[in-house]
Amino acid sequence: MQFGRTTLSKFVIEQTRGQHSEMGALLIDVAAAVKTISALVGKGALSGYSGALDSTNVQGEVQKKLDVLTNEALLRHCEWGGQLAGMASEEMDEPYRIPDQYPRGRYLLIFDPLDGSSNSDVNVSVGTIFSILQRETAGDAETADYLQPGDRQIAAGYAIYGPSTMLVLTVGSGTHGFTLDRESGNFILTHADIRVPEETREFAINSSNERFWEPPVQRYVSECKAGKTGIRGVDFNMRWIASMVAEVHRILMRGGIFMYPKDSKDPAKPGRLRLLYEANPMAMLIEQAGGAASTGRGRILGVAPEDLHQRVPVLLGSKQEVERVERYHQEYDSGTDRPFVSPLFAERSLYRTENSNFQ
Ligand code: AFP
Repeated sequence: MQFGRTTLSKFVIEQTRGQHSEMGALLIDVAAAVKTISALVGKGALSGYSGALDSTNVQGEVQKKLDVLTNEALLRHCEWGGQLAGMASEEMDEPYRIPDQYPRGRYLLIFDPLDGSSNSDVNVSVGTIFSILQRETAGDAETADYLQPGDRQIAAGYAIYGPSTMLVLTVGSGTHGFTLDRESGNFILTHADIRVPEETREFAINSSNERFWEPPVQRYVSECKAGKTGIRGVDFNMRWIASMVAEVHRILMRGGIFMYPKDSKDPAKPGRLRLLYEANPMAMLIEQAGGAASTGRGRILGVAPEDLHQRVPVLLGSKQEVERVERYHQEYDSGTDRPFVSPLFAERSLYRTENSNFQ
């Protein structure tokens, strides 16, 4: 039994006592939704909810039945408590208005209810990502209330539905991990004050997009792949799970760098990941754990959102590697990396490819 161990409820009440005690109650409702989703996802094909719907979300992505069901779980668990001015989600074009029968608060809950959902049908870890902002007063939130830089987040977290279900969160005082004890139904504090190692030899990126990346990313990944034979002088390992929650969790546990950079695959989309409910919460968790989170040209948490579903390039993880990739972007933008991509060496360039659309 887990007698005496710190439960999520105890941790949250202690950490949010005073100014944000109402938010503590909201986090406990989010945890209840996570338990519901964990049970649903854990049934796999037995749930009867595998497969896709014939609907698409605002991203134009085909919605899975589980995308819609997990979205509903978060709405139902969190709408009634009186802490919220509204909710926004990857699965809803517009923000959700709290039903008239419930009181309103000043907090805004923004989430990706099932991140990595394309993995759910092949039994690979998926997750839920959430971010909490606040507005000046309690009441019905407008869309503009959600468009705050990530530095304004009051709390952020994710659930990972893997061999065990974990909830990893920050309320601005470090990043902490809780493991679901299915016997008691409690989340138990198992990873207090997680720290991301500053150095790493492991990178995560979808290499099938290599010809669409900007040269600084091509340069960095090429050096990692060259390993001992190249300027890095050491070999690197690569991972790609195609589930951001699983990648970020691995990085919090053992270090690494995760990259979903800007690419020319679809110029209308500067990267795949969404700012408000993927990049910002993960960036807060990583920075609170001593890591770095960048667009390649600046901190993710400093980006001023213009749209609810805005996308952003994401490079995050071990500080030394993120800073190196940022430096390569600076050298590229200032032209000081040109020996690597000058016309003189174009035919032998390590970084220019026949499909590269970047000058
Ligand atoms: P889905 O939620 O549509 O599966 O997308 C997951 C995700 O947003 C993120 O979790 C992954 O890191 C990334 O997309 C994977 O993208 P690729 O499929 O292009 O590798």
